Amino acid sequence: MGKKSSDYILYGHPVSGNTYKVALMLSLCSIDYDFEIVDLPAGANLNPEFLEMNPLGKIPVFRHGSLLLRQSHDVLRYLASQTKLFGPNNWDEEARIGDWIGFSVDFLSYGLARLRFELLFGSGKGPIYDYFKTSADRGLSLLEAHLKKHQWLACDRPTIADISVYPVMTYLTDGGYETSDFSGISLWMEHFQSLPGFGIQSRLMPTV
Ligand SMILES: N[C@@H](CCC(=O)N[C@@H](CS)C(=O)NCC(=O)O)C(=O)O
Repeated sequence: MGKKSSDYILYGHPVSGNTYKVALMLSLCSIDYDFEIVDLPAGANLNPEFLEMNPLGKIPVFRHGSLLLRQSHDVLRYLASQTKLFGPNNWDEEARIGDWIGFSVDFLSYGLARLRFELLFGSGKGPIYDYFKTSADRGLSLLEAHLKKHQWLACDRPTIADISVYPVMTYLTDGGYETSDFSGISLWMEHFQSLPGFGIQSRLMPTV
């Protein structure tokens, strides 16, 4: 692992949506970070050195000084609390943000993100794709209905709820959907992309 220049180190992989969530938050908060690639296709997430940081063998892992965080959503919450940006102002907001973070896991990690994985890196269309499509369809329809009525997910401003959901929405086409079928989601994505500090996945997590 190379020389570090920043207090913040993000260990992940350029094609990982969960890593992108953290990279986006850092960028939107104007925080410099070092990006260390964990070679997922080569199984580097299961090397002893990596397992010492995260026994679950999953990316991302985030280091700030002596603090290690092993869950993307913990990093979003941690940085929101450190910077006072994109976080909740009270418990009602906390709960609404939590609902969307739960949505992101329940309907996206086990929905659209799995469809994209099957089409790009897995077995293509087939029983696994069909299994996760039911959940993806349900999640997309919930999200589209919400965004037809609201500009942002949890509050009347962008929060870590939006930062958690946005990365997976960039996989709509790769997951087998047409963006034009989701006008609410598309408009919200445009608003999101105009936030200062926004960057696309390949810019925030370069391969070299
Ligand atoms: N709950 C974790 C999920 C992390 C996760 O699923 N990461 C994937 C890449 S996006 C991974 O490491 N997969 C490798 C494996 O399961 O072996 C988080 O949100 O950070």
